[in-house]
Amino acid sequence: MSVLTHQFINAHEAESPLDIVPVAGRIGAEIRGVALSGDLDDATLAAIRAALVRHKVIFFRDQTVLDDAKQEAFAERFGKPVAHPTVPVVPGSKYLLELDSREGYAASSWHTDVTFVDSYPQASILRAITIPEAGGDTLWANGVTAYEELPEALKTLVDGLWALHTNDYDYAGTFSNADQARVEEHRKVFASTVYETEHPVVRVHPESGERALLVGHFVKNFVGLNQADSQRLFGILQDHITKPENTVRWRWRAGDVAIWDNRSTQHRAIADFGLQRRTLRRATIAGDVPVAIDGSRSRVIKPERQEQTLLAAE
Ligand SMILES: O=C(O)CCC(=O)C(=O)O
Ligand SMILES: [Fe+2]
Repeated sequence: MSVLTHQFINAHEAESPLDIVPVAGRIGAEIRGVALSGDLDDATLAAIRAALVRHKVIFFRDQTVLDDAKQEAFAERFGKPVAHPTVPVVPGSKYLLELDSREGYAASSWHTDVTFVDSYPQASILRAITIPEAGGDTLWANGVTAYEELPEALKTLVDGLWALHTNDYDYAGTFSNADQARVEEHRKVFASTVYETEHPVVRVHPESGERALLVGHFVKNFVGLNQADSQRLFGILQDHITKPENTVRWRWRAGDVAIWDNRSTQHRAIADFGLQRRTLRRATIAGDVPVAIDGSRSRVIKPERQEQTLLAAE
């Protein structure tokens, strides 16, 4: 058995000027008393960034003054927003992706956003617009504690392992509220350009230096393993990452904003809200190319010039 090295990993950092209330034992914190906007001062922004790296996902209640433009202004203040590489933006917005239950879009299988490209987003900023009376919570999982807790034999296995990520994957579990025709529609748009990238299974976080498991539903196979072995190993790793002790669950209210560190977490929606309407809008912030423990970097497989496609989508 291995033991977590951080004893109080999700405790409030006493040095932070923010009012931070940890939510679950290993991941997630609510930040109170901050109004997100494009005009945030440097000190507050730096404290938010630090809280994000530490707690992995941070929540802000009652940000109801945010509309699309103000969400985008905050995203621009936070970093460099990038549109989704294949899904069209919300009309009238520059970068926003909509998750609308009417489109059957409940991302209800575990993933890290956009890992089929090499420099996938460092953070996602999700704003709740319409939330069901009950249901439709979101779960996040901590990839760092998942790695730390692995038995030594599995750590040794994954430390040098790589995985092929693609957007041309099995969509059935992703859009679980949708009928077959809708799923097929989404698959066509989502995989209109097929991306493939090899990432290390253990990513060294560029800011904290922590090691995080990088897996999730865009993984097609592990490099050097056949499909059958890949599937079994995928299941083992995902089970470690997503076990309840590693997760936080957020009960949304309209106007809430969640920001997650997309370099150290996975997330999924819970599609338990039937035909009720659920709408959220997401901005993503450009990230850097993952680095493995041995210092090597993720490798683009398809298309050959990914950066060009990403730039064109901005
Ligand atoms: O709808 C949700 O709860 C999660 C959506 C999601 O995967 C995302 O915004 O990246
Ligand atoms: Fe997502």
